Amino acid sequence: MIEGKPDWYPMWKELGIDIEKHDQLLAVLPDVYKKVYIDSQKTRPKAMNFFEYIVGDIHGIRIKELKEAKEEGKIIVGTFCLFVPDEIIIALNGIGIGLCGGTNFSNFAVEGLLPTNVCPLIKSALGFAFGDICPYHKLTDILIGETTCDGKKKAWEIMAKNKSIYVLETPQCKNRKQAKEHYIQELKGLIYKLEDISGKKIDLNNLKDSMRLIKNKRNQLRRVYNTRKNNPPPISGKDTLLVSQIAFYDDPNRQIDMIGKLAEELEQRVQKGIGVVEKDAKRILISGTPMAIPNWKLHNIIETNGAIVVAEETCTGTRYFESEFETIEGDSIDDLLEIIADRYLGINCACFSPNNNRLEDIKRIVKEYNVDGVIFYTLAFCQPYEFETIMFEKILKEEGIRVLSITTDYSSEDEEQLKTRIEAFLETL
Ligand code: BJ8
Repeated sequence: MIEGKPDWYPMWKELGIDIEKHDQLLAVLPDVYKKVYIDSQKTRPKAMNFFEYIVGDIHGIRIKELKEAKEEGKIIVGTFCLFVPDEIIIALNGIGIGLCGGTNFSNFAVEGLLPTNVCPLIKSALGFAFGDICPYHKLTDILIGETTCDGKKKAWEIMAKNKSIYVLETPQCKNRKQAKEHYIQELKGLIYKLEDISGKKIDLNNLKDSMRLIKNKRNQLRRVYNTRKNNPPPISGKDTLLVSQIAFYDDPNRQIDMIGKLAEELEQRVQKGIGVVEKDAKRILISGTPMAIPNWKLHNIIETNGAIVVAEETCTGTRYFESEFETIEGDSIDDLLEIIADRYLGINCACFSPNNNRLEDIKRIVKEYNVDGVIFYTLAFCQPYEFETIMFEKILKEEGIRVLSITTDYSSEDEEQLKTRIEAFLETL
């Protein structure tokens, strides 16, 4: 964590942050970060310094940048899902910020607003909004929700009491022709809404530019992931997770630069045989629900028990970058929206039925990354992923792939129990 940060209090006060609660929130982060990232890692890539700096000032420098961008006329758009394309937001002079919450600290603010049995990610995201503890949320001009899972769909109705929210209706059965047509219509609705707010018009040039930009960002993440296929991997799972989490809210141009620098260092490490663990350490794939900052619990348990996470089949992992535009050529906005729809509907989220391609993705990743064991990670009360875990676990086991299924939340109460289960699982590999 960084020392000598500027005094951000005037900025936070101006944004309407509850300073007392916010102080409590930020007071927890350095200790957790130190325990997870500093104390237990020795040979971290040097390029991680930048990501450490960014997370160390999580509500500071980036907030200042966003505030300035807003004053210059940009719109800030809060999102909660990969199915809301950054390309469209950026083409319309906007900045997209992923607002999913990864801590139960904010739960105090949603007591009585949400059912008890709601997934921690939804609870956390709403808690940050209603608790006045998230400067990113405060800066948004609009939020974009989606109808992926039941919890989110209903949560947006509650969120609407806090902030203007536009809901993108995402299809549920994506392998039908109508699904793509429907998604494209919904993207047009989103464009219309954002044009109205930003006062800008989408055109071929600005959309192609933003498609190139975001594709480039995904390319850099892909390069980092590719290096993890080596034995030993040149970067830990938790460092990669941090990079991916930051990619949801940092400036895309800077991310291209900094993730690119990290990828370069990792590629050199691979050539020199430098790894973060001993050769032949047990290699784990985590598959399941996304992990928002500061949800580092599972990675930390695995990696402090001698194993290494080599890939995440999650939205803060491979689902973020694997599906890609086949081309960025087109003579009309309709042509480009077709390409965008194909790319986004290539993301295999459990909210779709059926979702067999996710199983194929998992099997492929197991081979590509030379995985010894798969850990299914499901946030409590997330029905789509709970269902798929049960279905996929059986099939993978029949194919001889070692699997452990974990359902958890953001609390640390089950850490000891998880540790015991994971240790026992690692011994079987
Ligand atoms: S594309 S995974 S980001 S929907 S964990 S809120 S599904 S109950 S986050 Fe997701 Fe988009 Fe899919 Fe990715 Fe609901 Fe489950 Fe909670 Fe979830």
